[in-house]
Amino acid sequence: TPSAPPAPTHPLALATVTAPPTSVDGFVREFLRELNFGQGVSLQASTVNDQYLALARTVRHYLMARWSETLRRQRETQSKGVAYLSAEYLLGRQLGNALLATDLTEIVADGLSQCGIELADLRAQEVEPGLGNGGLGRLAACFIDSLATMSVPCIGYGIRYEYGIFRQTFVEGRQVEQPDSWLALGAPWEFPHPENARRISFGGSVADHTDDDGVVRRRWTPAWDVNALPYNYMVPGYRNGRVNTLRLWRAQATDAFDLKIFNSGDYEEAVRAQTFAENISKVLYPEDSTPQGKELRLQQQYFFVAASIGDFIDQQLPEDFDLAQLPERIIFQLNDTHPVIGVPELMRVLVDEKRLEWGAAWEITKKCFAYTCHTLLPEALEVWSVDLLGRLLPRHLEIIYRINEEFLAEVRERFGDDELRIRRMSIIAEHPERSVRMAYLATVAGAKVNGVAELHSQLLRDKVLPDFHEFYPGKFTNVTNGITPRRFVRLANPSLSELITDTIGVGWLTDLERLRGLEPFAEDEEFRARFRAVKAGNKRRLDAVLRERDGVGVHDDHLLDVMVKRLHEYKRQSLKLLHIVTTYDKIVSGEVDVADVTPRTVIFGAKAAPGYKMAKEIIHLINAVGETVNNDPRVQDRLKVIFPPNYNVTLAEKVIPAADLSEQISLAGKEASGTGNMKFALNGALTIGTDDGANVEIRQLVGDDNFFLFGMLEPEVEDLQTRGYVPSSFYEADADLRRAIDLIASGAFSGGDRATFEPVVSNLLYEDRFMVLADYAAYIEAQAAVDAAYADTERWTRAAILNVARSGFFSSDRSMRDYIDRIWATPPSF
Ligand code: GPW
Repeated sequence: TPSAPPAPTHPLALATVTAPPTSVDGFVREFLRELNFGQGVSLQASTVNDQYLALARTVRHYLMARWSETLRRQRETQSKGVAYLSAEYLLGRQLGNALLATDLTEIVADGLSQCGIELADLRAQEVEPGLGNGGLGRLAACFIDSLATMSVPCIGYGIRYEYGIFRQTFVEGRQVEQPDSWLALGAPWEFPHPENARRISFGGSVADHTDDDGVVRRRWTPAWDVNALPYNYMVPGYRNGRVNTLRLWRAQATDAFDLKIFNSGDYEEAVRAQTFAENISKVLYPEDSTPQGKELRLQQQYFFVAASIGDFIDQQLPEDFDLAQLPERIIFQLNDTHPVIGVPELMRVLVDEKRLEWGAAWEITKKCFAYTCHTLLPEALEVWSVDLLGRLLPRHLEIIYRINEEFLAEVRERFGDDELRIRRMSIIAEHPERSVRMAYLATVAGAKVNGVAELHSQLLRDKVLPDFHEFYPGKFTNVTNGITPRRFVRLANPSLSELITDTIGVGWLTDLERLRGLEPFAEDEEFRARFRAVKAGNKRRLDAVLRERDGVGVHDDHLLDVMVKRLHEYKRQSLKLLHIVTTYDKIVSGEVDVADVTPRTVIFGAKAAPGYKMAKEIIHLINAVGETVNNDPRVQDRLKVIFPPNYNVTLAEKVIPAADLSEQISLAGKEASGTGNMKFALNGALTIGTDDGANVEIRQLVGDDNFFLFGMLEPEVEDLQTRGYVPSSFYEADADLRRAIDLIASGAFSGGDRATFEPVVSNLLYEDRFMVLADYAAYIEAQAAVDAAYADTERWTRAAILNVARSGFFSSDRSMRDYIDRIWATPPSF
């Protein structure tokens, strides 16, 4: 046995890390040291990227003391925490947030300027980690920010994709995807720990085996494995001395893997095997809400979940920990079904590795997971074919079968041999192919199941999982989504933040309901003028950003009308487009005098999944309409359509604070929550929206007078569906709608070619799954109400202020409080 290392005696060896600077000089010294010794360049010879990397490393040093203190306390107290399991984290840029959390922005800006450097230029150099598709991934990022800020112990677990969400470009108006090499210029925020790699196995077979204790157990003999390397990221709380951890896993070939082949002398094959293993964390699947059932995706899911659960049990718990106490120590929160394979994995670890009885293991497992559902669309509910799952994870399939058998036995006990019910509730679907319904598995195993907005949770209970609600009353709950005000108000909208602090004092950023204090100021003319000045300033800032980025600008005297979100038919970008085409048609036909048209700039931002044909056609059509409208002299610049490519968190932070009008126009009952809707309201945009997702709650809070509601309600949608929806009847009955669609069909936006947009036109006329035509008339009418309201500047400003004042509920801090109260029961640790 090796002798113990000598204990440190040098006084400096006992201190952990450097304290944050208290002076500009202190910062400059640290920054130059990083530049000189970290980057190996002099200030004079350094590039902007050198400077950015040096600054990022300097700032992260200042978080280090808090991080090790957080870890030390957690080890000491062993208080209950959250392990957030998510395949996506859409973090956005890190530098600004780290400076905000440490309150170093001013010192750093001063120090840099004394070095002849603008902080803004270095911030602009950062490439955002786009490790998510849209709302679901951004929600995870907001949640871990809030948990750190509220001092709740949390580890975020996920995948360190080498390529994040693709970079979108347009070629002749059509989307073209480019790989997102976000790591190419350096990754200053991550801490790799290859020494803590974990081995993750796949494939092979299962057989009975008599163990050394004489008990026969199932034994899995895998066919291949990979290493999971952890990369740690700091998650700083806002000025509270806490730094939580986000741990993302990277796949790497195991020695054993290539050695076997290497020994056989096939060097080429060995290298190929390496590549194969590393594919697992190579790229983020770019489908949002439409899983493709690809084997590599299941590999990714198991890879990160197995690594995370193993890491938690082996690395985060004391050695003598009694696993029966696991539910008192951790809750694994499942961000949609992507990590649900963690349920059989925990069972496998407890039963096969830790040798617990099945029943005891199941009692533990049932208390350790909770499941959040983020959709209602049937095509978004993940299923894995038994064939694929059994090939990749044979032991897990067995475990799932047993969980299902015991669950169905309970159902039978309660309801008798109601075979229809049994078939409906089985975790295993038989048609069209034998497969595992991951949402059902999560519901059976989860201590709680939640939807993400009131309406969504209600529909989830009553329409998607009614049998389960009947069987497990009390399991279902709601937690309405939220957004972090640190990033989406304070960082994105500094001038509004300053106005708020000037008016109601500090404290609102961590207690967002205090924004209520702004309500009386809606009646204050001087305050309204200042509020308008903030909006105008944000429009000018956006104008500058877009000019530099894409060479197009926004007029600051236009109503800025914004629809930014993933391109999906249910979100109905095509409805927004029909409004634009109708306005254009009325101008060019002379039906309205162009001088009477409210000047508007419409901004779209949207990525389409690369394989989603119709979504890509709609992108093409938006660009084509923009091209025509923007260049038609008859429009006299009173209607502009701009579509900056590659909408991401960085662009959101510029666009949202400038917006006047927020488009939230999904078909009622289809958008689980939406979170962009909350960001706009908190930045003083008014919403035009359907009664869907969290729009419902936004409208209830801000008031009907300050929200443009339109369209069918969810029960009306259901009704029309059952009666039989015939989109063409709406086309026939509405002259404006007919003209808009005919104009598109005529080739007016495609150089006279009628074929180009025929697929979009016939889809609307003959299919229209999301009832765009049925809501068209109501939408046009609501947009007319928008124009009228905007004409009354003081009234509009009043409404915008009330949107800010009454939206404090949508802080993700409140969402976290709700998770703690309704699901987690985790006490704040300090
Ligand atoms: F289909 N959401 C998303 F439910 O961004 F899994 N990606 C997804 O794959 C899914 C949902 C999934 C979104 C919802 O569409 C949106 O309404 C919600 O606000 C957001 O998740 C966060 O809950």
